[in-house]
Amino acid sequence: MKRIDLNGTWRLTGGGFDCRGTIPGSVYSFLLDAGLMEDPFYRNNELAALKLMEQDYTFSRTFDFTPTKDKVLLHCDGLDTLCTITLNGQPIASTKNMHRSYEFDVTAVLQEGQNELSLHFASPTVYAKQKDLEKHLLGSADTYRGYQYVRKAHCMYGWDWGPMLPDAGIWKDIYLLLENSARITDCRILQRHESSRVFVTPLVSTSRPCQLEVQVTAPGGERFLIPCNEESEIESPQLWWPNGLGQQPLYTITVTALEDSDTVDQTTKRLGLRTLRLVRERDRWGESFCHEVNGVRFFAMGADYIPEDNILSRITPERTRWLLTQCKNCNFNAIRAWGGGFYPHDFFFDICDELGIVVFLDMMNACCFLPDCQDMRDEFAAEVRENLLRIRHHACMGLISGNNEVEESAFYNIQDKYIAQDYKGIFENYLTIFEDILPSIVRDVCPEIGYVPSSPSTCGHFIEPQNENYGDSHFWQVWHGNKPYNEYRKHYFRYLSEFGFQSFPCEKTVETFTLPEDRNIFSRIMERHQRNGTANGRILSYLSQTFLYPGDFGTLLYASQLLQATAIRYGVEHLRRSRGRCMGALYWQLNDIWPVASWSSIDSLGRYKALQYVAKRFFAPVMISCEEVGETTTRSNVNMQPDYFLYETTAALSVCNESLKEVAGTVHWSLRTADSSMLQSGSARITVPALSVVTLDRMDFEQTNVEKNHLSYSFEADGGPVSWGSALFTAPKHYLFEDPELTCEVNGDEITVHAKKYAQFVEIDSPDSDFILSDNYFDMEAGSRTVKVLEGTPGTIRLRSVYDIR
Ligand code: BMA
Repeated sequence: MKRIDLNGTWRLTGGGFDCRGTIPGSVYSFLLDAGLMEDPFYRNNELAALKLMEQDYTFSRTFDFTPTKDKVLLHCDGLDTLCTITLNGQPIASTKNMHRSYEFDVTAVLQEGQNELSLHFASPTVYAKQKDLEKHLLGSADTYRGYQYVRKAHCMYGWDWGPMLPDAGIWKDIYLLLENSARITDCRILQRHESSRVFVTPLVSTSRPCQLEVQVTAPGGERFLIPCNEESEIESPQLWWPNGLGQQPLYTITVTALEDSDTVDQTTKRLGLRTLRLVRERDRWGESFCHEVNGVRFFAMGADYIPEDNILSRITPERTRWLLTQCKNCNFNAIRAWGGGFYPHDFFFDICDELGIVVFLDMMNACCFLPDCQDMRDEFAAEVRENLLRIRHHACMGLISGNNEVEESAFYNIQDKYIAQDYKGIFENYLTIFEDILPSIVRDVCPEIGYVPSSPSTCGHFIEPQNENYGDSHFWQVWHGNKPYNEYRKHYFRYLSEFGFQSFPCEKTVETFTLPEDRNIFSRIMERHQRNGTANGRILSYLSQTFLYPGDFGTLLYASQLLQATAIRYGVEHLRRSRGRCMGALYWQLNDIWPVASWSSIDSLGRYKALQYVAKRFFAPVMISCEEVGETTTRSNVNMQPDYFLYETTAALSVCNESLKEVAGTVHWSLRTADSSMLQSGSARITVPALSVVTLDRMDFEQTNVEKNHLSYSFEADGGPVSWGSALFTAPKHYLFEDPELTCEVNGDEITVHAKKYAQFVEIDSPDSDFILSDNYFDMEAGSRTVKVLEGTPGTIRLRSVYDIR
């Protein structure tokens, strides 16, 4: 097989433009690079960018070719989306699915010398609008209507965190393949684990009979050959583990097709030796839902991932590696790739293999019903099959879900008689696709990977998809349902794959898309960068329950991030304490597609919000947490009749151990005043077995003064603190913080913060530099704390804490 690359410089025409740019690329990437459009992320520019997509565009290029006797295939890895291909003026094909790759025989159309290839993309908005007028289908209200009809990443049409920027273009490689020899058409590598022995079988198919050679390169570099289509034992196998449970050794399998001793085709797959399955077993609460790796059931810790940019060519391996490395550094062992984007690139899975991040992968359909027609079923089935074939060998592949929240949506909509009638065919179509076609593809392509029809789902068939005792759950009563944080504690999900809380990005990020006059959260520009209805008001509502009213815009943004971090921490700590019954906590959402107020913990410019640092602590394998009961958990406002609404001030400390080793250490606690003076203290020696939780007896602080006293706690092992925190018995707004007079000094790659009094959520930030620290947004008693600079160089340092929210 000879490959002739057709990436590189192409011409774009359409919408009155005529410019050159680079493929893989798109209308927006070409126009931006040529300086012909404004940055669509800045202020209101999205509107003009959206308008551009009402036009059709053509990408074209010429290339020289010398015909041979070979068959020539035009191979397109990704065309986004409504595309008509012409070669030398002759129509080759029309495509309509960005999630598939295509190959066309162009032998007869190629000519000697110069050839002209042109790809015409029809407007994605005109098409969607027209289909929507024919029949409007239920779907997300935050998107461009009719998006269900186009097999294009749903979120390109807008989402409740994303702009409407339905770009078009050649988003993956394009090339010619000269087929003059045998070709590897399929390569599947089976693993069989038998006590500590591992056997692999490479199953290879080729386009015509040829000689095949399979070479294994072990993680240490040793190479050996194994036979094809036969089982071989791997000597001294090194097992692959998720982050936090062990190493990620990878074996490289290279399959070479030979004809007359010449290499004619080759494919390489990296393999992690492990078993990884989804365990669903009846138990006293309902049914378990948990990943099991090499026989070990582990608690999944991580977040939901969405596309990293609206301009797809800006999503590079380096950028994705950086993001996923933050996940690893913050103790994630799992990630869910959400179904409203695109099937992630190969490099995404490669990096997850290397970092030990288990992937829960949705197929690409979110919050909407697919039209009931054979053509759509065929497109969806074809893309699922192709993508599962592409990724099935990855060690990180933990679970496949048919879609995001479509079953749940059907469950609620079916209650409406009119909709139930009108959508009968659509609901049946849903069952055909997700409970018939997709399971049969999974059985055929990758039966070893767990499959659920939807996330969330109980057992399919629209039966209570939200039942928290079965399957995975999405819980939105905190945030969308306006319930207070402690609502999380009332639930014991089996695996919570979505729960979230919004915040604003930091001031530096807000400055990249606003003018000074926009910097008020209710300005038009800030509202255009807030896609979840009236959510800015919701942030204020939670703020009113938690902090004093912030005096300026920057402090409001900071306070919003603390609200978010507090909410998600409340949820995760509770779920980890419920280990065994609950076996997963993936919060919504890891990243952003553009600069916006959203549920993300890392903003679109790669800046950590408070939540990302707090996640590093609440996902730490060994983690202490406190279940406090106080004013905020037992009464809802300060004006309730005092003698009737007496509330307790108690606390129970737990240490969770998500590692494979038992930990022995000491829990220390102290009841302190705002100036850090100690009122009461105690300690307890404990041993926490591997993969378990130890909870100490609840302590009663006998109605301690909630405005003046707080609890500090830590878990120490091997001579040092492993995990620590503090808890209030009232809302921070009602705690009488004293000025901690924060100061700091920078010594090489260390920053030491000094506090004179107790401080909550100490933020180390800089208006003129970006950096990532080993810890940030932490609570501290009077004294000093040193953190390390992990990335970047600190410039001017600014410190603040909850005391400054006033
Ligand atoms: C979920 C997701 C997304 C959405 C998020 C926040 O349910 O699946 O579709 O962005 O909630 O509303």
